[in-house]
Amino acid sequence: MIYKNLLSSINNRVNIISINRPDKLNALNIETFKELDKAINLAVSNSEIRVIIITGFGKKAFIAGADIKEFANFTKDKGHELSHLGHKILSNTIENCPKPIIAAINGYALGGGLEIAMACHIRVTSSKAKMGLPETSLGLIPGYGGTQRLARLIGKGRALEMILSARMINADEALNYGLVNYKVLQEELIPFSVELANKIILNSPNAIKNAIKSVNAYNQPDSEGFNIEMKEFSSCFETEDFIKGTKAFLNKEKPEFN
Ligand code: DAK
Repeated sequence: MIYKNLLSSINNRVNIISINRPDKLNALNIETFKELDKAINLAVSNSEIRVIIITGFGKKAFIAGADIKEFANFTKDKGHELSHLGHKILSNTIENCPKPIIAAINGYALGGGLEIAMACHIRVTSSKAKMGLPETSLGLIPGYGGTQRLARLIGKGRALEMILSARMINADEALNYGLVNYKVLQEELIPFSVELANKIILNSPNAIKNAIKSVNAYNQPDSEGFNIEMKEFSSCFETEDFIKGTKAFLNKEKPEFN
């Protein structure tokens, strides 16, 4: 399968999918997002594949967020519609994927990029990576489940601090917070992730599928949180702060919120 914005390779039962928009720091436009959805669904239906690794092409970015240029003009309705689509892809395709998905975080994992990494089953980071949910600096809040998944992974206090300050954390902090499972040198990121995949491959695919489903059942009481997030997220669009925040980024300026 040929993709416009992804690279996909299969080697010894491991499918490595790389987001490939390096000149935009692998920012996730809708086309790329839909391709990612398609690539993962294809991996699920391919019996040759047992584990999926998602990474970013190049050394600088995993995914530097959703494509700000694309979403800067969205209305509330469009924001709501796409938030639903995004939630569906992150929950159904990634988090509840019957095959394990490892995020190999090779650089910036910001906004929607970190949200994708958090929906994956396991996260390995390069020591050079930086992670954050900077949406509030754009007059927005995380819209792909980030408010719920971050709090679940690192606790409410740290999640609130990261989201409210829009601060990026480095790989050591991410490891210390429990946001990632492992931190390795950049050049070891893919070999280490493949080694981890190979350990998983030794185990029963059926048991793995059932284990993922069971561990994810722990999320169920929080589904109302996702609904609240979708509502609050879409209400940010068209606001003065959102227009100011996205415009400032696109003009390479710092926004001044009142
Ligand atoms: N979107 C679009 N372009 C981006 C981008 C992004 N998120 N991140 C980087 N780029 C582009 C830059 O504009 C620049 O393009 P050119 O000017 O060269 O054409 C190129 O990538 C290189 O970036 P920089 O020149 O800025 O590189 P630096 O090394 O100086 O800085 C940086 C790296 C990662 C600190 C910086 O690029 C940065 O702050 N990037 C933006 C990070 C960010 O705020 N990401 C968005 C978070 S908000 C939605 C659901 C979810 C979301 C939105 C909508 N719906 C359901 C509707 C999610 C929102 C987010 O993810």
